[in-house]
Amino acid sequence: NTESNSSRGALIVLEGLDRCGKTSQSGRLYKYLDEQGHSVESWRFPDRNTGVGQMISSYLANKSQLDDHAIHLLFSANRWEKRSLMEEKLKSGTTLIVDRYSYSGVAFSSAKGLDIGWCKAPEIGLLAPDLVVYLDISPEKAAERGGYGDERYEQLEFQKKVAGSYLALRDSSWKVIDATLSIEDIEKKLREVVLDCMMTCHKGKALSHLWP
Ligand code: Z5A
Repeated sequence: NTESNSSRGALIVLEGLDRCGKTSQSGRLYKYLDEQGHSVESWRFPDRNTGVGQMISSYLANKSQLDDHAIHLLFSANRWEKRSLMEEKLKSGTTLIVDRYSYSGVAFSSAKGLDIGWCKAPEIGLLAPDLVVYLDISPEKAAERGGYGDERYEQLEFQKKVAGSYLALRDSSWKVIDATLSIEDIEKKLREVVLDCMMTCHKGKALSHLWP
């Protein structure tokens, strides 16, 4: 399930509830690492630019309806269509900062009542992150931030269920950062854990696959 590769990039994943600050922090982290001379890219899932991503986007905007299982598989397919490029980038030494990944897939679908084992199955074989950072905020506090838009999952009651699903998914390897701190304080904490992880990968930590 593993292979060794020296001086590769790190796969960094940011997770959390809607409005927890992932987009803001991804942008700042990208800018910082880029300015430090690291090879780095900022990614996000869903990637709405692919054909599958456009189906997902239309579903999230309530412009189309899909069975809960079907949309779950589309989110997963959207990661699979980027898998080989992801591996290529990491092996060539580029660090990827990824806003949402398989954990979002499992957390959001299991919050709808789908079986967690079923939700995890299509993710098996995707690359495992070297670091998962969870930006921790209560659903109530998140809802106060700039208000929710019109997208399908942007509702307090549903976000409460998602928070519960994330709690069930978290393991001790996740770095949890209080997302109610100032943007600057979060940024500082994030940099520390990310630089530490990048160093480990650079020293030859092997790439591995979900679910470890
Ligand atoms: N989904 C799924 O079901 N299955 C899957 O497999 C995947 C996703 C991958 C689309 O995601 C939906 O797809 C998402 C999960 C589901 N649904 N929900 N909910 P998306 O990526 O398009 O949307 P999002 O991830 O929820 O992004 P977002 O709303 O843009 O939130 P964010 O990126 O976490 O936060 P932000 O834009 O950086 O900040 C939000 C606001 O808070 C903004 O006004 C900031 O200025 C403010 N902010 C940020 N940080 C702070 C701090 N520290 N203090 C105060 N205010 C702050």
